[in-house]
Amino acid sequence: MKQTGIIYLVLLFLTSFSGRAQENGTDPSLQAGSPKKPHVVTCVCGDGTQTPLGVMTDHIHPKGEWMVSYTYMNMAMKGNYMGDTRVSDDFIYKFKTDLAYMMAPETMTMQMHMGMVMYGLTDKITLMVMGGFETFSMTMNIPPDMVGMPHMNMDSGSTSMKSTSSGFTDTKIYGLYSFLNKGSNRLVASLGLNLPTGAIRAKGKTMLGDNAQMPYDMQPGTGSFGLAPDLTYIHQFGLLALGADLGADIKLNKNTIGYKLGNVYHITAWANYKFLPFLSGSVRGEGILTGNITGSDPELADPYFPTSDPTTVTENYGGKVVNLYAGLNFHVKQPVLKNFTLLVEYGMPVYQYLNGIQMASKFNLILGLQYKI
Ligand SMILES: [Cu+2]
Repeated sequence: MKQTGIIYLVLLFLTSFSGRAQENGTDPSLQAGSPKKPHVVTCVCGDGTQTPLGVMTDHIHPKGEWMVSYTYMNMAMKGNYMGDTRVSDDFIYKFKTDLAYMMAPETMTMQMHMGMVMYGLTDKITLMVMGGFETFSMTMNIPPDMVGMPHMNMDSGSTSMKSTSSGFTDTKIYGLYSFLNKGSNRLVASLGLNLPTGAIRAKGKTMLGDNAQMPYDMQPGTGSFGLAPDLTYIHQFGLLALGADLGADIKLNKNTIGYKLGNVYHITAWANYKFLPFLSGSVRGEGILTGNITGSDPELADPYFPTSDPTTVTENYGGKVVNLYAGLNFHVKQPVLKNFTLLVEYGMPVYQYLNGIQMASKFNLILGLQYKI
């Protein structure tokens, strides 16, 4: 319901401005359907960007230019997968005689508010800093015959339990370098440094108590220093932009609790078409490979835990996901408004192979507002 509301608001915002921009027809070269004048994008400053919101390492800024942005992300998960197969709660309760889980995750949402600042250090090098605040919410089921069991911190008579946690995320500092910006080709290489500023001791409700250490997937931070190299290439064919991005998120050390989250490798490619002077739309495919957790959190290794809650077991982390996104970028070339770009992207998984037993990803909604100074 909440998502529907957000999408409705975005559409309302888009349609309320569309009439005005069309009347003025600011830049004829940007008009859709004018094949005689191939539109060459010379600006690398993110002005009316044709890059989908989910790709953040695609551009640099001219020397001395600032950009700030706010991004809201809502990821939802529902039900469970073992490998690439959906499994039922009953399966999770019974699937191994020596490791029969007493709980089955039902739904989970992750909401993130992220702030980002970019600054053009030189005409070729841009610095970028990002950080945010994350909120997690998860519901779990137990079999009806377990209701009232000792050691189970459930509301009396209930077969489900809801937990929440929240905290600041890690901070990422990027250096972006423009290797190529000639005619219709753009190549940006970047290197991010992950600083472990995020919470890794977020507390919440678990079967062990109301203020207990939350599992790995409910912690906003990684606790590890990390490196995030990235390479983004964009080619412009008139009103059509084609892009690809390849990158990784490498964790360098075990955190102070004693574990290290898996490295993440991602590849994505997109096509964006400017079908109106103020609006472009994109489709994007994305593959993400997440490695296993090394080490473990001793608090989660409590003897009751690994045989009860799948999210406390490190084998139940990592996997492969392929997502498909649709996005809109909205930018009006008018006084005041021209400094802003509004972006939205909505994605769903088309394939997932998840290690062990894990919650299946359902959708991902990203909303962003960028402001250039
Ligand atoms: Cu920027």
